[in-house]
Amino acid sequence: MENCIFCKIIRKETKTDILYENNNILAFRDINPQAPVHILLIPKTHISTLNDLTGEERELIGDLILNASRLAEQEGIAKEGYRTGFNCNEAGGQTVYHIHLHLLGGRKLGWPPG
Ligand code: DGP
Repeated sequence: MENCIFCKIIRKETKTDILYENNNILAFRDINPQAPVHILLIPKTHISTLNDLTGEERELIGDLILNASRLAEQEGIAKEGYRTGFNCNEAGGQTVYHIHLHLLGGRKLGWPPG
């Protein structure tokens, strides 16, 4: 996707702090962190929202979640706890239309989110 900011990150067209990469996914720090640790994990294929999943992406979604837990361990927040989540569309708080899993931690997170 030509103008998608996350596709640009995947193509290495922008300077980004990449923490993990494999053939299918990429993880990097959020530009506007909402917690001491705020990492985004994205698929390398452009999928706009969770509503666009077809059922073919089970392994891909598993890869995102598994690596979120690994990064939580790496960042030292696994034991104290953390939150992961996908926002979907406007009411869900989605602003970048390329699916991404948020990994947040390093502080006590409120519930429910605002
Ligand atoms: P959401 O609101 O769920 O769509 O989250 C989008 C997140 O993406 C938001 O927390 C800020 C982050 N973000 C937007 N543009 C960039 C960027 O260019 N670089 C990085 N690292 N993060 C970005």
